[in-house]
Amino acid sequence: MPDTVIQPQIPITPVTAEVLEQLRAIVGDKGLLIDAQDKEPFVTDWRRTRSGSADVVVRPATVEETSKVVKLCYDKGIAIVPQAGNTGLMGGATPWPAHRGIVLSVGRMNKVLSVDPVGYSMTVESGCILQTLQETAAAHDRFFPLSLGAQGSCQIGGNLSTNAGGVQVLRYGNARNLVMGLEVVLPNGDIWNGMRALKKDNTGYDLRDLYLGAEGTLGIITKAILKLWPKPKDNATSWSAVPSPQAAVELLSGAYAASEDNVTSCELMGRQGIDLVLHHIRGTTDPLADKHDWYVLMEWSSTRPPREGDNSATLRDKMEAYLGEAMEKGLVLDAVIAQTDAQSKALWALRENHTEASKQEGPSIKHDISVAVSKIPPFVPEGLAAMKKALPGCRPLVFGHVGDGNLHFNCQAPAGWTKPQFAPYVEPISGAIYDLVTAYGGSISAEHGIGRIKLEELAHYRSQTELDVMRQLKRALDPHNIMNPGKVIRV
Ligand code: FAD
Ligand code: 2HG
Ligand code: ZN
Repeated sequence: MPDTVIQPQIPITPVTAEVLEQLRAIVGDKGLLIDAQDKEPFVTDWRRTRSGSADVVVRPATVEETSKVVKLCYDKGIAIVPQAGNTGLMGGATPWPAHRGIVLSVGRMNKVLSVDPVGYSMTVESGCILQTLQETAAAHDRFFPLSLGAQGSCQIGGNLSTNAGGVQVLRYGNARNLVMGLEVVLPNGDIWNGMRALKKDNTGYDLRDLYLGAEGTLGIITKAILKLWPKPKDNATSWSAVPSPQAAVELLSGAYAASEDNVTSCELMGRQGIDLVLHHIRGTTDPLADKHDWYVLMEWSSTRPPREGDNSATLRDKMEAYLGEAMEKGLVLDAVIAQTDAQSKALWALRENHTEASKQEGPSIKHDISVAVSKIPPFVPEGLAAMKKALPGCRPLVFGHVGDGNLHFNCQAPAGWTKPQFAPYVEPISGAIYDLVTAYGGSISAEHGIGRIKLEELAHYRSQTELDVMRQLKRALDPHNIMNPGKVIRV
């Protein structure tokens, strides 16, 4: 959608020919992108709704190079936009149009430095692709649980900087919960070495937590020590049609005990989203014969392998029994349980392709909201009514991590509408949803962050005290305001 946010004041010192040569001396030709065509993918966001400019894209290969680049920018007052996989949905990695400085891409720092299966940890550079890290852990019979639709291209530095959520938060927590140590290049170029593989460390303020979720406004994450878990050995995936969000919440509530506390994911989807996925994404099929208003995708997993000759049931058996009972109670209208990995993947494809299908369909507004799980049932109909009141012809697109109380309460423009046609409705629709979320004591950004898109919203929906503390922190740690300026908070 077009920017409804007024561009904040940011430093606009250009990269002069002299500075360019100094950058070249640090990172070499390989580490510089100067042509407009080469820079384009780095100055445009994933949704292709926001773009900006940068004099140069700099791609250091080591932390030492990163430190030297940042020191140079600090001395010259040149602004830096840190970037990893550029899949963020809030425009945090996209420079503002007025930006003249650099985009600093961490993508060349992409080595797994070590895996410690005994200590259940892995030391990695921040440009590692998330899926590579999942695969690396699996190759060592371990499990790295962060999992989201963009995992084939997002990078761990971006995941940690957004404190990403995804589909397994219910069991393992969000990105913040998956980290032991960090290495960060500070806005003055100094390197903070917090690479401590410690589960317990109460030595003063927690600097690590400060950088997790800071969206690149306080420094550049260059390395991390990640926690690992035992690899699940038994899985079950089900797709259930449910009569309402209330039924979805009740289904999940009972599943914790029925699965012996093995629920890993619980995702809710409305029919509109399924129709979009089936229409736009090749190879997807509807698993059930009839259409229903709401669906729940549930995954159970356990590290206990199913044993031959053992009378104890597998997770799939337990899930079947549980869904049978749920059907008798009217919580489930129809359901399938995946019998193979391929069937499980096909069910997950229906869920994970919502964002791509929505992009292909046309303009939409994203509302990444959360409320208490027990408040989901009243919130959904009220939210849908508020959306329809603001624009009767809009197409609500509601899906997400119901087990975390986090729904993507999105709004697709009426069929065939252009961005300019839809633009006047963005503020009234979002305002109505965010006011409702606030009345419910919820969050206006559960997992995607603030970036540049929600700057106004943060200022509007957080207290003056909270905003003052954030501003003081930013000013103290980045006195020249060069680190991702104009993102998250106006200073
Ligand atoms: P980028 O987009 O490059 O950057 C994101 C932010 O972090 C920016 O502010 C940037 O400046 C900053 N940053 C990047 N690297 C660094 C670094 N090394 N040091 C400091 N700051 C840095 N998000 C979820 O939470 N849950 C989901 O389920 C989910 N699903 C998605 C599905 C799809 C199809 C898509 C396109 C996106 C999805 N996202 C989801 C959003 C996005 O993938 C996440 O926010 C992801 O964590 C961003 O990682 P990235 O590497 O692309 O970061
Ligand atoms: C997801 O859960 C992502 O799939 C993206 O967080 C949500 O497109 C969206 O709004
Ligand atoms: Zn999500």
